Amino acid sequence: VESSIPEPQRDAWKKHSAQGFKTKEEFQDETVRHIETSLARSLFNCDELAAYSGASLAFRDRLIIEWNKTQQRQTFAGQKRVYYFSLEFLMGRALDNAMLNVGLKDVARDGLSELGFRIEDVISQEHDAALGNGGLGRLAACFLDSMATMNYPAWGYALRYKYGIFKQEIVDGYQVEIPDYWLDFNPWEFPRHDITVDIQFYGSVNKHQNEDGKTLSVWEGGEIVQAVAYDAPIPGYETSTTNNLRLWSSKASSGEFDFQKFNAGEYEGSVADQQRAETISAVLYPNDNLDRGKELRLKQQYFWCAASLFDIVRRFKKTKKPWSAFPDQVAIQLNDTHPTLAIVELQRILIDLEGLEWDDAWHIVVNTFGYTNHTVMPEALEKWSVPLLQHLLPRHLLIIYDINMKFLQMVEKQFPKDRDLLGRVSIIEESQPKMVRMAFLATIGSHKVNGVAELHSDLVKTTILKDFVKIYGPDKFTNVTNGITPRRWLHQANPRLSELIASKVGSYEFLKDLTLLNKLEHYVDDKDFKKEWQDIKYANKVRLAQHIMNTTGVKVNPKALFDIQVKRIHEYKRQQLNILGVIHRYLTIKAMSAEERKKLAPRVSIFGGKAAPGYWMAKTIIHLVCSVGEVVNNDKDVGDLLKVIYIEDYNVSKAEIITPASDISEHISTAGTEASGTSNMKFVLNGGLIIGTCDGANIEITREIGENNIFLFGNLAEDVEDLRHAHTYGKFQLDEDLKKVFDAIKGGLFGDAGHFSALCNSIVDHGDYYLVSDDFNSYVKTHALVDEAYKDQDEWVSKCITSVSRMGFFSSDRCIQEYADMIWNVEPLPPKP
Ligand code: C3B
Repeated sequence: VESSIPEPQRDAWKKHSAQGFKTKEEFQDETVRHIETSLARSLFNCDELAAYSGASLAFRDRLIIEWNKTQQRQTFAGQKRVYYFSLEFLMGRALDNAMLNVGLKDVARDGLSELGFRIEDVISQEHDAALGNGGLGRLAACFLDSMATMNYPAWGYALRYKYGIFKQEIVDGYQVEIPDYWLDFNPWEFPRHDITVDIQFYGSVNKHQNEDGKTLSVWEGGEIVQAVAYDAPIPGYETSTTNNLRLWSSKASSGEFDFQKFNAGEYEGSVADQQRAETISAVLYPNDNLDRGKELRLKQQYFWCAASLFDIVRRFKKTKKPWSAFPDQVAIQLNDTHPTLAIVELQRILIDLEGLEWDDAWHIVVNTFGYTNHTVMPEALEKWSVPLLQHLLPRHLLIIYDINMKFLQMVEKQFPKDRDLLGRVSIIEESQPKMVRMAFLATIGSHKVNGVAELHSDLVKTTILKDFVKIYGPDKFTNVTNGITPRRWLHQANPRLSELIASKVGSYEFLKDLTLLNKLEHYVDDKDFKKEWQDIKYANKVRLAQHIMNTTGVKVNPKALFDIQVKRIHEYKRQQLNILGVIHRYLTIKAMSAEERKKLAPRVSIFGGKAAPGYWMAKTIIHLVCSVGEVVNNDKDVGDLLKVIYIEDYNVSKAEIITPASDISEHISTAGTEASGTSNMKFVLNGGLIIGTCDGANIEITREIGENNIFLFGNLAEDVEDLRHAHTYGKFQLDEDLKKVFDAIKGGLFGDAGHFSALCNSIVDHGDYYLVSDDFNSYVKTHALVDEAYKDQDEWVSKCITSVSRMGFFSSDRCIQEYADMIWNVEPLPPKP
């Protein structure tokens, strides 16, 4: 390996190599130095933000030193690396995580305290890195944490959006979106102005002959946009392995920036070109589980895939290995279909630029990629119009046609005369305009396809990819049930519970092997332990109650049962079922005698989550929740028996406060719609029980923790089709209780009924696609069981402890192990002791 420093000078260099702090004094030295020099502040103008910035720069230095060593080690070792391609990484805050992962949070706490700062206040200065919408983006972030912790040589590749997911404000009961400009000061990223890639768009494809007389397709003309790399270090827990998340930012290419125009006095025109280039990485599309087919989104996808592949290919070429070795060096995982163009781009590089034969190239491509499907809902499956692709990426469209032709020929051979089959599996949908079905392309171009929970993976195989199972056989399709990182979602979010667990199971080793939680089961009947457990839950509820007070002005009783549903707002997730249930509860309380009311367990119903800005029905649901809260929270008659709260701007750092404070949380999607869910795992791991449908990972959670420890209700996935059919043919009777709820809404109890008519009609008159009315009765009855169970606190706490002790399976470390063994075929590379 080349080194720029000549041998004789290396000792001098090494003598001055940065070490990174270890002690409290060194931490303070570094922090103060950064505040005074990097930030140009002083003793007299250092606020909490400056303290955060200084401490972060001190930690960043440490991480970067380990990052450098890790990258060197991985390059020298020359073994296979994993590249996780995801348009979203919902990282949240970095400082707390860095402190815990490198094991220096106590050092930092003492050090900051002596300098006059409380560590919690310093940590909370950080702006969340919110480059994601919801579950898919947060999963990618958990995977990065696990890959680093388990010492896998792994990189994430994504876009450096200038604006992450919007900030949500609730104004007069309506969602308002505020742009999330998060880059003002971000100490966690390193610009790499030396690492750039030129990305081509538009233009045309022309045939040329090379010296050997071979006809080549050459993509010419169009415009060039430059991708600039920004790197963020990803520290593992209790290991020096520090992996890389590389984010691409777009700018006008220096070659392209139109100096002609500039010189001709068209200054404004040339600036406009520049801005147009920067638009590509400007903003994260705020849709969760919805495909909109916008040109700029396609540009984002190609820009990111092309830059990342160029980077990977450049790295591979340095090894001087033959192309056939590419899949032994590189595993690329596609997080949903968003990066599917990477398949086409790699094929293009190999055949057009590197001169490989089609079949050799395709073999390399298929062995390189794996595809993870995250949804079977039709409105979320990506399709791109052929005319749009033709315009933006003409060469790629031709390659897609060739991939399709060869695939269909193969199918034709295997199933002669089945014309229907050919039409069904064709990558090209014969619609007006024609569309490219990205899930099919991703399936054909990958060696493994996986779903994210058992039920979901089965649905993938029996619905959207059924024909492909017939064609490829079942082995190409597999399941990797999702998981979460216990470092952030237990240790960081709930330090007291983590400490209590450690004191019982003997050490913090469970944070690296979550199955060790099973040792807790011995303490299910231990009085002192249970008391401590309850105290911690109570303290977490007090903390959330404080947050609610500060942000909404509503006082909630921390002794009440906290019932929480926080996630993106979506009809399939059925926040409408929850709020209709709350209204039913309110009407029931109003109709009760004082005596009856005394027997009731007080409740706080807490909602949170963002609606996509263009998703009108989801916004209506938010409005209904807020309107119900207005009425219920101000009804003196009801008092503490019921409160309804909307927590504004739900995000990762709020989830860290909310999750540990739950008694019961809601995971109530229409069966067969929620691929997995991951917050269900977070809540149970934090000692909360859940109410849920037989959907996604709820089913496997039940298998692990036992049916006695979960409140399941509602229809099964296998019955959904028939139930929908019954609605369509008017064979459905509305539940009496639900009818009363609708009457209350229509009667104006929660303000102008007109605001809610479309929402009510979607359930009553328009087919009730999400089967709210079918599940309502069973939902309400199950909530009554929750009320009963909560009264027996002793038994309740036992259920919580038992559940936590059985959650080992849901660590994202287990997921990564499965991906590594079944799909990537990569080995860890631990640091030398
Ligand atoms: C989500 C699914 O909706 C969740 O059930 C699942 O747990 C996560 O992915 C992670 O697998 N998802 C999402 O957030 N965005 C999409 N476009 C598709 C699925």
